[in-house]
Amino acid sequence: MDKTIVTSTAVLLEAIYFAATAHGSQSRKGNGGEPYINHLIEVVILLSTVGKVTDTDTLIAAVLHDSLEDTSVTAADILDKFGEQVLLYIEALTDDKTLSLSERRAMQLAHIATACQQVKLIKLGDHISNIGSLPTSWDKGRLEDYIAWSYKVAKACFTSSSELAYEYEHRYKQALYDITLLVK
Ligand SMILES: [Mn+2]
Repeated sequence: MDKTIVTSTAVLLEAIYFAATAHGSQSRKGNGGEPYINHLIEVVILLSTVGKVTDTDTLIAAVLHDSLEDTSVTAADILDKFGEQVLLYIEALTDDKTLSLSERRAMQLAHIATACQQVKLIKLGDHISNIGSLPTSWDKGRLEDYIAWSYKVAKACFTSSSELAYEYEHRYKQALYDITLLVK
């Protein structure tokens, strides 16, 4: 096998192991509370198989996209292990947790409009994964609110990949249908 493929696979596995350790016992709010690492692996699979992304730094940043926001991992850790480019992508995908939810959502929308294509690819993969695994504990109103905001963010990323955009639209329609079946 091509040595480059072996090397990029090894570093990607290293990133997955790093993220799995950092996220520890965190679980998802949807999909039966599956381990959080499944979300990160799903985003990488979406980027790779649907989006045909082959750039290693983009795929590594996809694995680590929630690590600054949701774990004790620092920017210095990422810089040291995975380099500056990966860190820059992750920083562009990290919310300021000192802000309120509505402020964070507004900031995400503002930032994504001017983000680079790689950041848009990861953000779109993130939203495809999230809209396909909505929290079962949320009521209809909260779900409708999230889905409407998610669509705005995803739409701003559609130019990065028509294949991922199509996959998002598919899951978005499914999510809208699913909530019509909810009583409250
Ligand atoms: Mn995420």
